[in-house]
Amino acid sequence: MSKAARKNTAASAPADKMQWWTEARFGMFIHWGLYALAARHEWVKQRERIPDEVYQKYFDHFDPDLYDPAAWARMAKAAGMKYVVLTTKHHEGFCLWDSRYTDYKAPNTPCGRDLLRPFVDAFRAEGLRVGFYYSLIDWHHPEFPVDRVHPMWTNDEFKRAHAGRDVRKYADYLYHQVEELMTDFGTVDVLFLDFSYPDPQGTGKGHEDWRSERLLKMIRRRQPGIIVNDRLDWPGFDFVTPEQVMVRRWPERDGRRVPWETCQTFSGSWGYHRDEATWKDERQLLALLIDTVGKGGNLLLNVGPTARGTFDARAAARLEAMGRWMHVNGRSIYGCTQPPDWVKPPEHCRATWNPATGRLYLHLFDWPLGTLYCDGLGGRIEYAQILSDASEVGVRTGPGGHWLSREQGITDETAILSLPVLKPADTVPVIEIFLKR
Ligand code: FHN
Repeated sequence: MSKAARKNTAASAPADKMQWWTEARFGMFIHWGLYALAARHEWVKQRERIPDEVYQKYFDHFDPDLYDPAAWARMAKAAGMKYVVLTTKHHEGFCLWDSRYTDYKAPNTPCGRDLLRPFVDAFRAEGLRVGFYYSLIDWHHPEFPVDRVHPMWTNDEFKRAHAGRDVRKYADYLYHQVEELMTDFGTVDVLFLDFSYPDPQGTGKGHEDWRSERLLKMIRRRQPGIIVNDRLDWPGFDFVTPEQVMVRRWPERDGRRVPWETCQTFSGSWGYHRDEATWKDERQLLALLIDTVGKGGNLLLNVGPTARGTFDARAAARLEAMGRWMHVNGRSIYGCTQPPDWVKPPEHCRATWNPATGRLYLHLFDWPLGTLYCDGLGGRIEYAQILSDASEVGVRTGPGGHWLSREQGITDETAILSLPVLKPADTVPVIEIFLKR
């Protein structure tokens, strides 16, 4: 297919398929594998150039005896998350499920069992949608050609010894494993394939290596309602995936806004990292969520469970804090999106908007003294309240009073909200504005 013909069709994905995802806005990413034992990033094998025979110690000692996916599901639900995406296989090549195509899988470790099926059952039981992450990259498979992301890339002897690897055989393995995942676990709502890195020098891999067109056809045949990300180096994806960044505006493709989801970590590592200190605090995490929704996107926030199968205290505390906020302020997230262009949020405010209810939400990252000036909202507000306790916020429009004069820039387009002196207890207070319909 020519590049011109390979126009992105993300924007043409049936809107109904995306509806639950668009309304959900907030999901949990989970990175879990042998790297949890190393406890120093999921790329530890590549970063430390660990050969298979040394990395085997993590396989030999993988025994998550405290694994309780029902507890994970309860924590995700309590945090306000509506869907989950779990790494069924990350770059290390280790599979959480009982794959028919490899011995490098959880049932063959001291763990002794399939970890994926109880996971799927537990999260569905809590009413969350279930997605799978599957790594296109595989540092363990004997036919995955050694390239610049492979742990042995700088080992010339290893590269010579494995120069005959056949990527077509690997592509078949990849195809059959993904088909297992699309076939054996019921409805799969999201597929996060990860990642392509084509380059003309031939040190990368892209759609030709993965045989992406064949793979995507099978995926959609097996799971007609599935939502697929954009990392196959092939068109026909359903959403784009800006990662560990905050976009400046709603991403576009071919001049049209496309569905997007940013995936983010609590700290810098996706996999459990015992000694990492860069953990975002509650306010930062809420700002991430609010800013994402205010630009029309979803937030997939990651947890890296320990090798015992638990969410560590740092992750659990942040999930609980976000859950407390979401419990009373979730209306400003679920079903919300970027407000119309005529909405000009006051300084220190980020806005979201629910087009179905016609309600606007102002998230105040600084609590002003008594008055919030909302240019562009004059005459448009029917009622306003602090969302968390539904306490009324007074609203007036236009100039009036000595310091609310035209000299102060107050016009008939200005709505003036009267706020209590004391900031509400919420880490980020929200004002719910009922716009006149
Ligand atoms: O290399 C992976 C990384 O470990 C992690 O899984 C992220 C999550 O989106 N994806 C790749 C980096 O983009």
